Amino acid sequence: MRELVIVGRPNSGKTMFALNFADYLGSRTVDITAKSFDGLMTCRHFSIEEAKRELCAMTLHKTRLVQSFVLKIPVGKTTANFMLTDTCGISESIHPDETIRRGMAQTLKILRSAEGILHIVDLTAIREHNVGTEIDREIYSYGMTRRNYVLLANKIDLPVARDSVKRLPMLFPDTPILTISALYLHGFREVKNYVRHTI
Ligand SMILES: Nc1nc2c(ncn2[C@@H]2O[C@H](COP(=O)(O)OP(=O)(O)O)[C@@H](O)[C@H]2O)c(=O)[nH]1
Ligand SMILES: [Mg+2]
Repeated sequence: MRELVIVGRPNSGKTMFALNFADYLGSRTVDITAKSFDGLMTCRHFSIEEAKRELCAMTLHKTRLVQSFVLKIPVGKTTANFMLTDTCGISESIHPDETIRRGMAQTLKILRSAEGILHIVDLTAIREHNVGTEIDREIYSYGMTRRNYVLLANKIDLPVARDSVKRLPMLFPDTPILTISALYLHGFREVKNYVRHTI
């Protein structure tokens, strides 16, 4: 089964996107398998709403482990299964908390092995003179070396995002950019089309 990995800086909306995309594709529940850095696997069954309440947060680094679930997507007259993997956010600095450092290392490993990369950029984190985009530019550079890489520009529902979105083609010139709101499921049709062609 093909695996698509969601990466981005902490708080960019990776977990919100993963769960609302599952909802958009018609899943009412998800079986989330979490894998710790030492290989321990745990599985939990959630309704989408429960998972959002428990796993999405304003606090940074709510997701410390790699968490995957299987989704179905219509392809022609049949459906295809794929695995969507949500990861621990990665940032420029070396984090003081060891669990988070290990989570980031785990993210980098999965980035290499997954068939497709969905890179979520938080439009509200891009500041004047493109400050706040360093780690995103690193992820982008890596993504450019890979076949299936797309940038999802998130939080377009917020007014401050409008300016940042105009600057994206200059910052990330060689990738397809899909503008989304993970919270309100905007732009999900385009993401679905992209995923369908990738898996
Ligand atoms: N306004 C707005 N908020 C969002 C959006 N996506 C995520 N958020 C919020 O951003 C915060 C971080 O989201 P989360 O999915 O936990 O980020 P993660 O660390 O990348 O997994 C939460 O408070 C979400 O409600 C969006 O599209 N619009
Ligand atoms: Mg998360």
